[in-house]
Amino acid sequence: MPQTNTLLLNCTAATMAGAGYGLIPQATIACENGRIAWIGPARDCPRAFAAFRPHDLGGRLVTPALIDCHTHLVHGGNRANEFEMRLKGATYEEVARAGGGINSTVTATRQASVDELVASALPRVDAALAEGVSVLEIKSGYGLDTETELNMLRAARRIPRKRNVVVVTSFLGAHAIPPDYKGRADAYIDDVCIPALRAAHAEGLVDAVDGFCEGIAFSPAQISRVFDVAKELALPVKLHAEQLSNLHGAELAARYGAMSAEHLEYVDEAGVVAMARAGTIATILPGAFYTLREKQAPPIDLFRKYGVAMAVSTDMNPGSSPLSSLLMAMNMACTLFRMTPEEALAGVTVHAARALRLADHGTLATGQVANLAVWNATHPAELAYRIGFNPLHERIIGTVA
Ligand code: DI6
Ligand code: FE
Repeated sequence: MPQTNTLLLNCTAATMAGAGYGLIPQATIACENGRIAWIGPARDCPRAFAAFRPHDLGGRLVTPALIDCHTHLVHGGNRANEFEMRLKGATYEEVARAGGGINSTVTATRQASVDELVASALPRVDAALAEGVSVLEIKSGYGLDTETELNMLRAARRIPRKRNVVVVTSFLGAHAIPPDYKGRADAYIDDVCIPALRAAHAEGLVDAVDGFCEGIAFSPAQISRVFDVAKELALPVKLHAEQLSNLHGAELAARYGAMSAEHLEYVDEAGVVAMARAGTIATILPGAFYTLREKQAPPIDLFRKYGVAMAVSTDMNPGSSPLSSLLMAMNMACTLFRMTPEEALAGVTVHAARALRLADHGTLATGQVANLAVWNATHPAELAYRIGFNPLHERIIGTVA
């Protein structure tokens, strides 16, 4: 039996519970059977925990382990050539319409076996874990046929057998129109997307249903038909909305009680109000904005005004956001979008957990899962502040290894 009861001593805890960072200086944290049994100032620690194995954190900062709530990290191949094309003047949409973009990753992903998908994903998983990540959301969406959509999700489900990480899956069959359905998006939804969703769900591969609502992808009416099936299967929904234009995807997402709407550069006030009413989280993805050299930032002030909680994520994918660093995403959210370091940290902890409906993750409090990140830092603002520097000291997943 591994020792599961640990007493973490001598740290500053940013609990992310309650208002702001929820800082506890000189904190003690008791971890029992993978959960936090007690957290508070050292001087108040009940004697009952004195028998736990002590682990001195040397005065370091402790936060909830980080959560990357929007990734496409399982995929075949890469698109460095399109990076070059775009830098020579082509736009993301032009590359996509010329048969590149998402569809070029589809070709590479269809050629890969589940084992190959897992093997190529693991270095990206490891990069995330090295920055203190304990939960990864992973989408399908580069198969666009039933077999490959299922293979992507099977690969995602296998990752926790290889690494100590929680994986939450999203079915993203409505990601792009494959070449054989060009001009027949509705037929693709009926013939492929919905049957693939049903098959993936029957195999227990789907935790949520996602879509790409955009001029180069699917209309709100098409996404609605997929979401109706999600509803029938009692699966929660989320949506790539308003990334490149405003199709009112955020309102559509809110109508279905979506967990989150993502990107949102072009969302308007009515969309934000609808999200606020539905409790839909805004997932901010600065990596795609940066990579595509977009000009319009998401309306952070409107999210603040209407109390829409903001998650921050990498959107780790081979095209629009080849970003695996969640710390870098936090920095970009601050520098590009003027989020505060506190909002950025909430975005990768408490609000990312809410965006995945993982109520017992993302904060440090009694009863929560004892997944923590220990940093060579003294104040949590340091996490978003440095660029290309990884201050992680250790990841504690349930107990000290
Ligand atoms: N929006 C994105 O940012 C990714 N998918 C999506 O719907 C892009 C995926 C890619 O370019 O491969
Ligand atoms: Fe995405």
